[in-house]
Amino acid sequence: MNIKVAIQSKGRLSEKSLALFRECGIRFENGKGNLKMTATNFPLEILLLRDDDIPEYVESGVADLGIVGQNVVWEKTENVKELKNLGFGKCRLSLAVDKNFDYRSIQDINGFEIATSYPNILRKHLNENNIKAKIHKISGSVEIAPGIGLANAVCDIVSTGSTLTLNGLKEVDVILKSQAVLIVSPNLLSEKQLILDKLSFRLDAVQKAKNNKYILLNVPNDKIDVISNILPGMKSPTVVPLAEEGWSSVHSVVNENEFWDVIEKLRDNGAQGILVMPIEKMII
Ligand code: PRT
Ligand code: ZN
Repeated sequence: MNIKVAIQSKGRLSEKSLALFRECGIRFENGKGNLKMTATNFPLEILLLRDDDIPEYVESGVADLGIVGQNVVWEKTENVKELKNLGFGKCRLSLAVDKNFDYRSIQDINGFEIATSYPNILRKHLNENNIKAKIHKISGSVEIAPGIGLANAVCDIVSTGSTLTLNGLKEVDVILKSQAVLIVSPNLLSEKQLILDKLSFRLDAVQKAKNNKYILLNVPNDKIDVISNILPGMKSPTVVPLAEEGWSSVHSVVNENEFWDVIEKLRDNGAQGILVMPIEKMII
Protein backbone atom coordinates (compact mmCIF):
# COMPACT_ATOMS: atom_id res chain seq x y z
CA MET A 1 0.00 0.00 0.00
CA ASN A 2 1.25 3.47 -0.94
CA ILE A 3 0.64 6.75 0.81
CA LYS A 4 -0.50 9.39 -1.72
CA VAL A 5 0.89 12.90 -1.46
CA ALA A 6 -0.54 15.80 -3.47
CA ILE A 7 1.96 18.50 -4.39
CA GLN A 8 1.83 21.48 -6.74
CA SER A 9 2.56 20.41 -10.33
CA LYS A 10 4.00 23.70 -11.59
CA GLY A 11 4.68 26.79 -9.53
CA ARG A 12 6.49 28.26 -6.59
CA LEU A 13 6.19 25.21 -4.32
CA SER A 14 6.81 22.38 -6.84
CA GLU A 15 10.59 22.10 -6.81
CA LYS A 16 10.97 22.57 -3.07
CA SER A 17 8.27 19.98 -2.36
CA LEU A 18 10.02 17.40 -4.54
CA ALA A 19 13.41 18.32 -3.07
CA LEU A 20 12.05 17.54 0.39
CA PHE A 21 11.32 13.93 -0.62
CA ARG A 22 14.73 13.61 -2.26
CA GLU A 23 16.37 14.82 0.95
CA CYS A 24 14.41 12.10 2.76
CA GLY A 25 16.15 9.57 0.49
CA ILE A 26 13.01 8.88 -1.57
CA ARG A 27 13.60 8.24 -5.29
CA PHE A 28 11.06 8.26 -8.13
CA GLU A 29 10.88 6.14 -11.27
CA ASN A 30 9.23 8.51 -13.75
CA GLY A 31 10.40 12.07 -14.19
CA LYS A 32 8.25 15.15 -13.77
CA GLY A 33 5.67 15.97 -16.41
CA ASN A 34 3.32 13.11 -15.57
CA LEU A 35 0.33 13.49 -13.26
CA LYS A 36 1.65 10.81 -10.96
CA MET A 37 5.09 9.71 -9.77
CA THR A 38 5.78 6.52 -7.86
CA ALA A 39 8.66 6.13 -5.43
CA THR A 40 10.98 3.19 -6.05
CA ASN A 41 12.28 2.78 -2.50
CA PHE A 42 9.43 3.97 -0.25
CA PRO A 43 5.66 3.22 -0.28
CA LEU A 44 4.73 6.64 -1.63
CA GLU A 45 3.04 8.12 -4.67
CA ILE A 46 2.99 11.77 -5.70
CA LEU A 47 -0.04 13.38 -7.34
CA LEU A 48 0.82 16.55 -9.24
CA LEU A 49 -2.03 19.08 -9.02
CA ARG A 50 -2.89 22.77 -9.08
CA ASP A 51 -2.29 24.11 -5.59
CA ASP A 52 -5.89 25.34 -5.25
CA ASP A 53 -7.18 21.75 -5.59
CA ILE A 54 -4.84 20.19 -3.02
CA PRO A 55 -6.88 20.88 0.18
CA GLU A 56 -9.99 19.34 -1.39
CA TYR A 57 -8.13 16.21 -2.56
CA VAL A 58 -6.75 15.73 0.94
CA GLU A 59 -10.05 16.48 2.66
CA SER A 60 -11.84 13.88 0.54
CA GLY A 61 -9.08 11.29 1.05
CA VAL A 62 -8.21 10.97 -2.66
CA ALA A 63 -4.77 12.09 -1.44
CA ASP A 64 -3.62 11.18 2.07
CA LEU A 65 -1.23 14.08 2.42
CA GLY A 66 -0.62 17.40 0.70
CA ILE A 67 1.99 20.12 0.55
CA VAL A 68 0.45 23.54 0.02
CA GLY A 69 0.55 27.12 1.31
CA GLN A 70 -1.37 27.77 4.53
CA ASN A 71 -3.06 30.64 2.70
CA VAL A 72 -4.68 28.10 0.35
CA VAL A 73 -5.56 25.66 3.16
CA TRP A 74 -7.28 28.34 5.24
CA GLU A 75 -9.19 29.62 2.21
CA LYS A 76 -10.43 26.22 1.10
CA THR A 77 -11.21 24.03 4.11
CA GLU A 78 -11.24 23.57 7.86
CA ASN A 79 -11.28 19.79 7.67
CA VAL A 80 -7.64 18.87 7.17
CA LYS A 81 -4.99 18.69 9.84
CA GLU A 82 -1.80 20.73 9.51
CA LEU A 83 1.01 18.40 10.53
CA LYS A 84 4.19 20.38 9.96
CA ASN A 85 5.31 23.79 8.81
CA LEU A 86 7.88 23.18 6.11
CA GLY A 87 9.81 26.46 6.24
CA PHE A 88 9.55 27.46 2.55
CA GLY A 89 7.03 29.42 0.44
CA LYS A 90 6.90 32.12 3.09
CA CYS A 91 4.61 35.04 2.31
CA ARG A 92 1.77 37.07 3.79
CA LEU A 93 -1.79 37.85 2.79
CA SER A 94 -2.32 41.57 3.09
CA LEU A 95 -4.67 44.41 2.37
CA ALA A 96 -3.27 47.08 0.07
CA VAL A 97 -4.64 50.44 -1.04
CA ASP A 98 -3.62 53.27 -3.35
CA LYS A 99 -0.23 54.58 -2.23
CA ASN A 100 -1.65 58.08 -1.82
CA PHE A 101 -4.61 57.02 0.31
CA ASP A 102 -4.33 58.34 3.86
CA TYR A 103 -4.78 55.01 5.68
CA ARG A 104 -4.82 55.10 9.48
CA SER A 105 -6.82 52.03 10.52
CA ILE A 106 -8.91 49.31 8.99
CA GLN A 107 -12.02 51.45 9.64
CA ASP A 108 -10.85 53.61 6.73
CA ILE A 109 -11.77 50.91 4.21
CA ASN A 110 -15.41 50.70 5.31
CA GLY A 111 -17.57 50.70 2.19
CA PHE A 112 -14.62 49.88 -0.10
CA GLU A 113 -14.65 47.41 -2.98
CA ILE A 114 -11.85 44.87 -2.54
CA ALA A 115 -10.46 42.51 -5.18
CA THR A 116 -9.03 39.19 -3.98
CA SER A 117 -8.52 35.49 -4.71
CA TYR A 118 -9.13 34.83 -1.00
CA PRO A 119 -12.78 35.82 -0.39
CA ASN A 120 -13.33 33.50 2.59
CA ILE A 121 -10.31 34.64 4.58
CA LEU A 122 -11.04 38.27 3.69
CA ARG A 123 -14.73 38.03 4.65
CA LYS A 124 -13.80 36.58 8.05
CA HIS A 125 -11.19 39.29 8.65
CA LEU A 126 -13.65 42.05 7.70
CA ASN A 127 -16.38 40.58 9.92
CA GLU A 128 -13.99 40.37 12.88
CA ASN A 129 -13.29 44.06 12.43
CA ASN A 130 -16.93 45.05 11.75
CA ILE A 131 -16.08 46.32 8.29
CA LYS A 132 -18.61 46.31 5.46
CA ALA A 133 -17.04 45.99 2.03
CA LYS A 134 -17.88 44.50 -1.35
CA ILE A 135 -15.59 41.62 -2.27
CA HIS A 136 -14.73 40.95 -5.93
CA LYS A 137 -13.38 37.44 -6.33
CA ILE A 138 -10.82 37.28 -9.13
CA SER A 139 -8.41 34.47 -9.80
CA GLY A 140 -5.28 36.23 -11.05
CA SER A 141 -3.53 39.61 -11.39
CA VAL A 142 -5.44 40.98 -8.42
CA GLU A 143 -3.01 43.90 -8.12
CA ILE A 144 -4.23 45.54 -11.34
CA ALA A 145 -7.86 45.77 -10.12
CA PRO A 146 -7.60 49.28 -8.61
CA GLY A 147 -5.83 50.61 -11.72
CA ILE A 148 -8.65 49.46 -14.00
CA GLY A 149 -11.38 50.74 -11.69
CA LEU A 150 -12.67 47.34 -10.49
CA ALA A 151 -11.86 47.97 -6.83
CA ASN A 152 -10.26 50.49 -4.50
CA ALA A 153 -8.28 47.97 -2.47
CA VAL A 154 -6.82 44.50 -2.89
CA CYS A 155 -6.22 41.57 -0.59
CA ASP A 156 -3.34 39.61 -2.07
CA ILE A 157 -0.23 37.57 -1.41
CA VAL A 158 2.85 39.69 -0.76
CA SER A 159 6.45 38.59 -0.56
CA THR A 160 8.91 41.39 -1.27
CA GLY A 161 6.17 43.99 -1.88
CA SER A 162 7.54 45.00 -5.28
CA THR A 163 4.40 43.92 -7.19
CA LEU A 164 2.29 46.26 -5.05
CA THR A 165 4.74 49.14 -5.49
CA LEU A 166 4.85 48.61 -9.26
CA ASN A 167 1.07 48.96 -9.32
CA GLY A 168 0.95 52.12 -7.21
CA LEU A 169 -0.30 50.33 -4.10
CA LYS A 170 0.88 50.11 -0.48
CA GLU A 171 0.48 47.30 2.04
CA VAL A 172 -1.55 48.48 5.02
CA ASP A 173 -2.72 45.42 6.97
CA VAL A 174 -1.22 41.92 7.22
CA ILE A 175 -4.12 39.48 7.55
CA LEU A 176 -2.01 36.35 7.89
CA LYS A 177 1.50 35.00 7.56
CA SER A 178 1.87 31.81 5.59
CA GLN A 179 4.34 29.11 4.59
CA ALA A 180 4.16 25.70 2.94
CA VAL A 181 2.64 23.11 5.24
CA LEU A 182 2.15 19.33 5.26
CA ILE A 183 -1.55 18.55 5.58
CA VAL A 184 -3.11 15.19 6.35
CA SER A 185 -6.49 13.69 5.49
CA PRO A 186 -9.01 13.47 8.36
CA ASN A 187 -9.59 9.71 7.84
CA LEU A 188 -6.18 8.16 7.39
CA LEU A 189 -6.11 4.34 7.38
CA SER A 190 -3.96 2.84 10.14
CA GLU A 191 -1.58 1.16 7.61
CA LYS A 192 -1.03 4.58 6.07
CA GLN A 193 -0.49 6.13 9.49
CA LEU A 194 2.50 3.79 9.89
CA ILE A 195 3.96 5.01 6.58
CA LEU A 196 3.30 8.60 7.62
CA ASP A 197 5.18 8.02 10.90
CA LYS A 198 8.23 6.85 8.93
CA LEU A 199 8.02 9.79 6.55
CA SER A 200 7.53 12.18 9.43
CA PHE A 201 10.65 10.84 11.17
CA ARG A 202 12.70 11.49 8.03
CA LEU A 203 11.22 14.96 7.49
CA ASP A 204 12.08 15.91 11.07
CA ALA A 205 15.67 14.75 10.59
CA VAL A 206 15.99 16.81 7.40
CA GLN A 207 14.42 19.91 8.99
CA LYS A 208 16.47 19.74 12.16
CA ALA A 209 19.63 19.41 10.07
CA LYS A 210 18.66 22.54 8.12
CA ASN A 211 18.12 24.48 11.36
CA ASN A 212 21.39 23.46 12.97
CA LYS A 213 25.11 23.72 12.28
CA TYR A 214 28.00 21.55 13.38
CA ILE A 215 30.63 23.60 15.15
CA LEU A 216 34.28 22.84 16.00
CA LEU A 217 36.53 25.10 18.05
CA ASN A 218 39.83 25.10 19.87
CA VAL A 219 39.71 25.89 23.57
CA PRO A 220 42.34 26.21 26.31
CA ASN A 221 41.71 23.40 28.80
CA ASP A 222 40.91 25.73 31.68
CA LYS A 223 38.04 27.21 29.63
CA ILE A 224 36.35 23.93 28.68
CA ASP A 225 33.71 24.18 31.43
CA VAL A 226 32.74 27.77 30.57
CA ILE A 227 32.61 26.98 26.84
CA SER A 228 30.58 23.79 27.40
CA ASN A 229 27.97 25.82 29.26
CA ILE A 230 27.63 28.23 26.34
CA LEU A 231 27.15 25.41 23.82
CA PRO A 232 23.62 24.00 23.86
CA GLY A 233 24.60 20.83 21.92
CA MET A 234 22.60 17.62 21.65
CA LYS A 235 23.77 16.16 24.97
CA SER A 236 27.11 17.64 25.94
CA PRO A 237 29.94 18.63 23.61
CA THR A 238 32.63 16.21 22.48
CA VAL A 239 36.03 17.24 23.85
CA VAL A 240 39.20 15.89 22.18
CA PRO A 241 42.75 16.82 23.27
CA LEU A 242 44.87 18.64 20.68
CA ALA A 243 48.52 17.68 20.00
CA GLU A 244 49.46 21.03 21.55
CA GLU A 245 49.64 20.70 25.33
CA GLY A 246 46.87 22.50 27.28
CA TRP A 247 44.39 22.79 24.39
CA SER A 248 41.34 20.78 23.29
CA SER A 249 39.06 20.65 20.29
CA VAL A 250 35.37 20.99 21.21
CA HIS A 251 32.60 19.77 18.85
CA SER A 252 28.92 20.55 19.15
CA VAL A 253 25.71 21.55 17.39
CA VAL A 254 24.28 25.07 17.36
CA ASN A 255 20.82 26.20 16.33
CA GLU A 256 20.65 28.71 13.46
CA ASN A 257 18.56 31.14 15.52
CA GLU A 258 21.08 31.51 18.32
CA PHE A 259 24.12 31.02 16.12
CA TRP A 260 25.75 34.49 16.16
CA ASP A 261 25.04 35.04 19.86
CA VAL A 262 26.77 31.77 20.67
CA ILE A 263 29.76 32.51 18.42
CA GLU A 264 30.30 35.89 20.09
CA LYS A 265 30.19 34.36 23.56
CA LEU A 266 32.60 31.62 22.50
CA ARG A 267 35.12 34.16 21.22
CA ASP A 268 34.74 36.32 24.31
CA ASN A 269 35.60 33.24 26.39
CA GLY A 270 38.79 32.31 24.58
CA ALA A 271 37.67 29.96 21.80
CA GLN A 272 39.85 30.03 18.66
CA GLY A 273 39.81 28.50 15.18
CA ILE A 274 36.02 28.20 15.07
CA LEU A 275 34.76 26.08 12.15
CA VAL A 276 31.09 25.82 11.22
CA MET A 277 29.71 23.12 8.92
CA PRO A 278 26.30 22.18 7.51
CA ILE A 279 24.64 19.03 8.83
CA GLU A 280 23.12 16.59 6.34
CA LYS A 281 20.72 14.71 8.66
CA MET A 282 20.07 14.99 12.36
CA ILE A 283 18.47 12.25 14.44
CA ILE A 284 18.01 12.88 18.13
O1 PRT B 1 -0.96 27.00 -10.99
P1 PRT B 1 -1.26 26.94 -9.51
O2 PRT B 1 -2.66 27.31 -9.16
O3 PRT B 1 -0.81 25.61 -8.92
O4 PRT B 1 -0.26 28.01 -8.84
P2 PRT B 1 -0.52 29.52 -8.37
O5 PRT B 1 -0.13 30.42 -9.49
O6 PRT B 1 -1.86 29.67 -7.76
O7 PRT B 1 0.50 29.62 -7.14
P3 PRT B 1 2.03 30.07 -7.11
O8 PRT B 1 2.89 29.00 -7.69
O9 PRT B 1 2.20 31.45 -7.60
O10 PRT B 1 2.23 30.11 -5.52
C1 PRT B 1 2.08 28.98 -4.74
C2 PRT B 1 2.18 29.38 -3.28
O11 PRT B 1 3.44 30.01 -3.03
C3 PRT B 1 1.17 30.41 -2.80
O12 PRT B 1 -0.10 29.85 -2.49
C4 PRT B 1 1.85 30.95 -1.55
O13 PRT B 1 1.61 30.10 -0.45
C5 PRT B 1 3.34 30.86 -1.89
N1 PRT B 1 3.97 32.15 -2.23
C6 PRT B 1 5.12 32.61 -1.69
C7 PRT B 1 3.56 33.05 -3.13
C8 PRT B 1 4.48 34.09 -3.14
N2 PRT B 1 5.44 33.80 -2.22
C9 PRT B 1 4.29 35.21 -4.03
N3 PRT B 1 5.10 36.15 -4.02
N4 PRT B 1 2.49 33.07 -3.98
C10 PRT B 1 2.33 34.10 -4.82
N5 PRT B 1 3.16 35.18 -4.87
C11 PRT B 1 2.81 36.22 -5.90
C12 PRT B 1 1.65 37.11 -5.44
O14 PRT B 1 0.43 36.54 -5.83
C13 PRT B 1 1.93 38.41 -6.17
O15 PRT B 1 1.45 38.38 -7.50
O16 PRT B 1 3.87 37.08 -6.14
C14 PRT B 1 3.42 38.44 -6.22
C15 PRT B 1 3.94 39.21 -5.05
O17 PRT B 1 5.31 39.06 -4.88
P4 PRT B 1 6.22 40.28 -4.43
O18 PRT B 1 7.56 39.65 -4.13
O19 PRT B 1 6.26 41.25 -5.56
O20 PRT B 1 5.59 40.89 -3.19
ZN1 ZN C 1 -3.29 28.36 -7.57
